[in-house]
Amino acid sequence: MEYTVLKPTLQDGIAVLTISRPEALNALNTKFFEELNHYLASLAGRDDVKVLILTGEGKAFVAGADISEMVEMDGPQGTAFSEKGQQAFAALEALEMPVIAAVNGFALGGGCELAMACDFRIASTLAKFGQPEVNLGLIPGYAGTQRLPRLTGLANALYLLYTADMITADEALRIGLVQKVVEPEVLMEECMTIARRIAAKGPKAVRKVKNVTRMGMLTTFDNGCKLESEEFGSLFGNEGEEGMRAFLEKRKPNWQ
Ligand code: CO8
Repeated sequence: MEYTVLKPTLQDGIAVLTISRPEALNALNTKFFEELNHYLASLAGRDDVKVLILTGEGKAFVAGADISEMVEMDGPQGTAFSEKGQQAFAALEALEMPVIAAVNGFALGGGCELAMACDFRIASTLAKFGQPEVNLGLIPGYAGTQRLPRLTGLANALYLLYTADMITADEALRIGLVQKVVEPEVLMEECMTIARRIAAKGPKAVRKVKNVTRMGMLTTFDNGCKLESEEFGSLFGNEGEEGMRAFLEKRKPNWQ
């Protein structure tokens, strides 16, 4: 597929996916979702891709779903558009490799929801976050009502959802929506450094930690613990043995 909205790159095991429709502040349209689905499918089984970084070109990460497309929709079309977006973001969340959102600017509505489907968010001081849907007489449609309270707590989420306030990166950091705030000129460098640090860890362990932690959020504590024990055990005799022997032998592990 020829990409026109997405710009994918891959270097030294770190993939960067840039959303590139700056003239519309990277607003999410049908073409974006077609390309995103294709790109995510292309990552299946790619053990060589250790980490994915998602970012936006220009002054926005993503300023929301494309309002000019949505305005023409009727109810069933709106529901279908919402479901398609939810499925795409669920596929992003379910990628085996860690996913970092490098939030360079506006992350509003569907843009904030996209950032929330990543594993964590590093923001530039220029980033702004918000769920402004009620300004448009809408509600979030890409699982924002579900992910926001899970990340920030119910009251912080409802405050943002009711008021439609646009908050700064520092405020997003305070409520747990963002994990680190850096100057704009070092945003990608910082994300690459974090990605390289993750890429140097036990590759199976990193993927399992993602799966167990995320699955644990969807099930009971006891079921999550059961899964943790199984996956803990699955690393013995292979990657875990190499990591532990390397520690005892005071050398760097040689991950296969
Ligand atoms: N959709 C379509 N076009 C957009 C969007 C958008 N979400 N945001 C910005 N643009 C366009 C503008 O229309 C403008 O285009 P043009 O140059 O042709 O007039 C261009 O991008 C630049 O934008 P501005 O001139 O407005 O730039 P400013 O710097 O003045 O303002 C803002 C930046 C504050 C970000 C402003 O653009 C804005 O408020 N944008 C809309 C933000 C918003 O409301 N986002 C939420 C959208 S709703 C949503 O995301 C719901 C998600 C769930 C959908 C479920 C499926 C049904």
